[in-house]
Amino acid sequence: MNAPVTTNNLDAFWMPFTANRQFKKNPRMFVGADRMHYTTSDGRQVLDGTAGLWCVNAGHNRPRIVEAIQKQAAELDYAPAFQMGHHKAFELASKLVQLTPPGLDHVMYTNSGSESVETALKTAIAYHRVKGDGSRFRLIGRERGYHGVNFGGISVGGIVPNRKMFGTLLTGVDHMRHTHDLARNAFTREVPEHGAELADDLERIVALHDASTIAAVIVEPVAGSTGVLLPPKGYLQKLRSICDKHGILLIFDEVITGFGRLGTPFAPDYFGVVPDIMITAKGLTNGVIPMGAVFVTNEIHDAFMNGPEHMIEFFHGYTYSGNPMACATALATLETYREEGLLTRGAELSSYWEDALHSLKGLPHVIDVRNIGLIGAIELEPIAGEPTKRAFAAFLDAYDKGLLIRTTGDIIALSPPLIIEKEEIDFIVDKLRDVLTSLN
Ligand code: PXG
Ligand code: PLP
Repeated sequence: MNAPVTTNNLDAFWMPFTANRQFKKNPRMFVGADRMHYTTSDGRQVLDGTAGLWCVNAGHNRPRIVEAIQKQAAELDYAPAFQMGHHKAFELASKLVQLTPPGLDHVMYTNSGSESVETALKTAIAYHRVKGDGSRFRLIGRERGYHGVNFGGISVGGIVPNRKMFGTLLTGVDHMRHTHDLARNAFTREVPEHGAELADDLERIVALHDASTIAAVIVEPVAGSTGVLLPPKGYLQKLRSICDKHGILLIFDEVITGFGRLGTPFAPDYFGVVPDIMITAKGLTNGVIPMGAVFVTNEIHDAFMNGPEHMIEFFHGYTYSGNPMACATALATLETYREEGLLTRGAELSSYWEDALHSLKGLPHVIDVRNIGLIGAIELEPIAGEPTKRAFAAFLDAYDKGLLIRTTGDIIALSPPLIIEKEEIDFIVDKLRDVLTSLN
């Protein structure tokens, strides 16, 4: 049956990762946004406790970004991505590789985190092949990992509802265990003490399949979407050294951790561990225009630069790879980050943030509080037999009280714009205290 087409008909849009029927009975609509706040369709201000979906790192309606988009649209709206170029794509790449750890000096553009993941996985497999090591095809992910929603990403990912509906997925994939261990690490501040030994799962997988079949390991340095799981002390170092020992590429999925979220530009700056491939999106353009970027080592890039010069070296790319509007947005975003010191601002605020969040310990149902940089999570005891219900009720109540949070399972995740001020941190925590105190 066709629904009538009217401007306020909510039926046609099948919303992503949304309880569609619940939403459409009582829609939550934004009509504007400025810096730390959204304006709702009923005229209320809602503080953005999640930077959109972990992406609006510089806050909303930033003048440089708005101007850059307006100017670019009138100057060069689109240029073909294949066999043609435009200046901003090269300018952006040069600026980006100055921000990334030394050695990660080449970048491919995409339009999202999910596409960045597919790009990284394909690059890893193809790299071994161009080096004459085509038997390395296996990809190793981790339980509870989130790597977007495309087939490669859900195959290496480890979030059950994101995988179970979709058949056989990619073959040749195996998973390490996740690192979440409340029994040993509850209420830890920043990196937890226990669990580095979980990296030895990679040795077991190598023993099972043989290293000669394994192309790459992909992990989020800090797992975000699954509910903020931090890497135990020494864990990432251990993964790095096992990868090195066996010639396996290490891929960091930094779609959330990239661009200042940890209080450093990227996760290697925080953890001192540098991957072979680094996946980004979200904060690259402040979430304003879709864009992702995948950084690879010189060694990986150079391995492809063989054969006749007129030949395409890598048969991969998107219609919108390096789209001029996206590049202009990213350049203006980087400029905003630089001017305001936002890529390291999280480090200045993180101890205030940490103390504020941990003051919620002891409230009803709170079984863990954890934090790193400007990320926070509050894990709630699920209602018996009704997982996710308690946290979702908190989400709805917080929204009514003027605060946008994210929930996943029974975990509340927080990731405010990096321009947040201390009073706004207080606002978040005060509202959460209200919400948690009155929660069933
Ligand atoms: N990798 C990681 C680590 C991510 O966090 C993706 C890949 C996919 O990016 P795209 O742009 O295709 O969505 C992500 C995205 C949440 C939430 O609330 C997290 C994401 C997306 C939407 C919501 O935790 N992460
Ligand atoms: N499907 C069809 C029929 C196409 O022609 C193309 C691109 O030309 C695609 C999918 C891929 O689109 P994109 O390059 O935007 O990812």
